[in-house]
Amino acid sequence: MANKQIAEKIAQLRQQLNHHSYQYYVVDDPEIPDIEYDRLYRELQKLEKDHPELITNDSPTQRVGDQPLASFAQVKHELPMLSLDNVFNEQELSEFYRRIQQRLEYDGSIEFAAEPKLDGLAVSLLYEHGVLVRAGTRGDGTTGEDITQNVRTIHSVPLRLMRDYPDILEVRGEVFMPKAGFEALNRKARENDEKVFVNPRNAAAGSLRQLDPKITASRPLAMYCYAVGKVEGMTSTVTTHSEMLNQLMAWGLPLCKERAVVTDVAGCLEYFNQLAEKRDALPYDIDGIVYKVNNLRWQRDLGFVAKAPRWAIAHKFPAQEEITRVNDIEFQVGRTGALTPVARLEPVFVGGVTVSNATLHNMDEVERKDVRIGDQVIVRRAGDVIPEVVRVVPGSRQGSPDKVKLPAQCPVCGSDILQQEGEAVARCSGGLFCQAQRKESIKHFASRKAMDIDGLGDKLVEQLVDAGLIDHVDDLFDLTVDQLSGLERMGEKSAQNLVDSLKKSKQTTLPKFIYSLGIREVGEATARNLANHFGSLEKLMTADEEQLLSVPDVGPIVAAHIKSFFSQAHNIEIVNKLRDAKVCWHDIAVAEAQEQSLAGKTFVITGTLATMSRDAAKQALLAKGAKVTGSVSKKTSYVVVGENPGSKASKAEQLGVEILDEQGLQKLLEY
Ligand code: I6G
Repeated sequence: MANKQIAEKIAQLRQQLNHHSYQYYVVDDPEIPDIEYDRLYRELQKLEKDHPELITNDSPTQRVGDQPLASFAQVKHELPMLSLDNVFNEQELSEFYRRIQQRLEYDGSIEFAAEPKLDGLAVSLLYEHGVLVRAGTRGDGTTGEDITQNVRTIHSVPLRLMRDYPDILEVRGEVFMPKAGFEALNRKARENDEKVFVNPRNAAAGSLRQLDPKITASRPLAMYCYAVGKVEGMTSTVTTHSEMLNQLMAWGLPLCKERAVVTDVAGCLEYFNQLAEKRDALPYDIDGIVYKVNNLRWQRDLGFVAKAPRWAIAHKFPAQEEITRVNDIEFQVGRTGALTPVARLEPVFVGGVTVSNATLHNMDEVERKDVRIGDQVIVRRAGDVIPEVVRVVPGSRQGSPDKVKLPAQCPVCGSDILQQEGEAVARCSGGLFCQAQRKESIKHFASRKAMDIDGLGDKLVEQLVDAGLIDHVDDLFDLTVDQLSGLERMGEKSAQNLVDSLKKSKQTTLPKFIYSLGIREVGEATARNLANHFGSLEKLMTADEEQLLSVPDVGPIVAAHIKSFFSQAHNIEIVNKLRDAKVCWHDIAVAEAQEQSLAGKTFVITGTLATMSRDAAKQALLAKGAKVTGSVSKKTSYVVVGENPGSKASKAEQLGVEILDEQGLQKLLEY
């Protein structure tokens, strides 16, 4: 190729790669598979290697610099980086609203641009003529640290803007570590006996403050932009904050997909409550909602107070971490006999509820955190997640309390405690002799995703076992209204309701029944795969290891647990008794051809599904021979749309691809 042609080819490849990065990271709608992206990337790398004189700083291959820094230089922000005032409840939010109305001398409705407040680090990016030239931390608001080398490694941050950008653009946002990346990073650290990060925010901060950009590049960071600083060389026509955000996205910058425009205090609260509910399912940590007056002229009129804008406020969720004292440490026995050390705490209000118990997970964690009775600890409660002890408050220990020891015998049934070589979890060896394991297995059996026995909650199971009315799951179906109405706080009507719902629960499905047996490592998705593969309980019960291993998602450990479960006489007896009690389901027809009933069909799943995780849905589709991909094209057979779908749903509509809701998916999976 002549030099001119090579330069053109390089420019074309860069343009293609930038476009596909944008589709992947910003629009969340990839157009090509990763493997094709990698091919284009390698092609560019090769051309640049052969023609180093053509390498430019904004090339997609130039994200990671070679040289570690000796220290961070300082950067002066073009305009100060402000902070936000906070409100913590409806009353304070209403006061903020009233203050704005008074200043504007306006008593009508006010629109706000609302978005989640990510728990990360504020960063400022400077683009000159569309090229990223500098990135800085907030610092004291006027001067921060130059972290350009590190921010360049974040793939969602474009090194070059797209079309019609201003000469100078300073843009602000939050760098954060998605939850999944954080978990993976800590898992690896634990495997290598390295220090783990306390939370995603600390992990993001630690990763950004690396002098060696190669380390930052190995960390799963992301960024969302939320505001502009200095802009030069363009007369803007946008009149609202939300339009300005859309403009940033059109220039190629990543923005939070949850953003919305809301009106009045009521609209703000509705959005706040929606996000609070969704919070645990979001792929990143958030600690509140930010509302900004949407009208940019009003923003200018309102101006600033001290270091915060008058036109914006952060509405914080209740604190998720608090300090309290450990009064005792006990061991709880779970369904599979696993012993969990639990800290009994001085009650503390955290994450919106009073917490008096927090998990310490396992003995490795107790030792790593070195928690002892009497210590002051930080307790974290995130949404519905079980509260956990995060760490001991340094210097808080009084005297020298003993280290916590694993008991040699089960605190419930006295059987030996066994811990397998290399396993963090210790277990009671009592099996169904252990009352704690029996109680937990009954709770599991009754739970919504298993037999879904309405009205049979955890407390009632405890009561029934303690009263000697049931020992095993099959005993549930012999319960009478007379027996039940004799229990404390149980009237005749509630007793009758429970007997009715027990009767109703007998009509179940094969996947739910398999899941309800509580076989170790057999979660909902695996139960569904097993049901789809074998079609009947009898076939599953008699399957050999090789047959089990041919089920998607089943490896040697899961196969061994299944085999072991069905080789124990008491388990077979319970299954038989359940069938005698008329627990029933439709077997699934799995003639060889039907088993692959979705062979040749390609699915895309978008949004949150109510009854299963996206991965479980994917596994179930794979089990039926379907292909599941990440991007919608004309070749896609179905797009499965859950709640809050991404742009894939609209793309499917545009292309005329059939859209399935969750019920539609379930139907397909049944056949
Ligand atoms: O710290 C912040 C987090 C999120 C912000 C912010 C934000 O908007 C979503 N917006 C502004 C204007 C400031 N800090 C100063």
